[in-house]
Amino acid sequence: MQAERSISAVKARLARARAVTVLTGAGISADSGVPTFRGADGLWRNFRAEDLATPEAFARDPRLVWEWYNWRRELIATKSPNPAHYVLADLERRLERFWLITQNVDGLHRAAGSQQLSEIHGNIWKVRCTRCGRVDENRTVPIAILPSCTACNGLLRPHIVWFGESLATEDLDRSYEALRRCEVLLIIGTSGVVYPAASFAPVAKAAGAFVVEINLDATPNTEVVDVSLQGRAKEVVPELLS
Ligand code: BV8
Ligand code: ZN
Repeated sequence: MQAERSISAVKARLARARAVTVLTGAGISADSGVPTFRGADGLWRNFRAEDLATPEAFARDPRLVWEWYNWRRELIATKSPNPAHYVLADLERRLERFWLITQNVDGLHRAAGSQQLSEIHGNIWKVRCTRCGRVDENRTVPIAILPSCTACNGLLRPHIVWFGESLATEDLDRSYEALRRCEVLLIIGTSGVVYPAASFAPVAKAAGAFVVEINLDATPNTEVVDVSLQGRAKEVVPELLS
């Protein structure tokens, strides 16, 4: 009974909202078959993501880090967006003010048609030259394990934000603006432990937004939000927006 009441309360809020912001994490792509970070399927050769997704790891062993990204690219290349991705792309088209902030590098939101989005941790289908800084789209699977820049032959790295690296200023500015100006914030499929994304719920709440979490498990955000709906993103998100 409680869950139904919560879902109908959230549906009512969304139905009359003109400004909605959404924050997503690996959980929204889990229903597409993309391994999450902290789920049992998140490990590769027993390395934790935090061990490999760092500038130190790349400096130490760029071949190992590229082998990991190549494994993820090969995996993600076979995956498609799920209903949760698609209804968010549809919501964007229906609303005056909508912004999507994703921590995911899998590119599935773009593939579902989302355009008003900040990929704050980068995109696995983009590469950046470590010498001249040139950024290119590269969907080669498998990719050469130590790929080189077409402009200066420098070593390429994934165009992704690693632990210890700052996010792009324009992504941060756009995200904080969307958090401070929304009437409803939906937080979907994130464990809420990686910063600065883990600090976004209180920012929106302090600005007066109605904050909703959709997640399989409870998280540090659960204490902060107005409503926490526990369930699968591909089921709960379409139900909220239908
Ligand atoms: C930075 C790209 C300036 C890489 C990623 C303050 C306090 C403490 C530490 C810090 C702090 N400020 C900065 C830090 C350091 C660090 C940090 O936060 N560390 C953590 C681990 C404590 N942050 C940084 O380094 C950031 N940079 O702040 O720069 C600076 C630097 C140094 C010091 C100060 C300031 C950069 C962070 C970005 C790193 N890059 N990704 C790659 O992908 O290869 S982060 C990566 O991990 C993801 O992008 C994502 O952000 C995070 C994983 O989290 P989730 O997406 O939430 O996934 P997870 O598996 O954890 O959870 C999934 C959830 O879904 C679960 O709850 C599960 O229940 C749920 N779920 C599962 N299935 C479903 C589902 N829900 C619904 N439906 C389902 N079907
Ligand atoms: Zn270059």
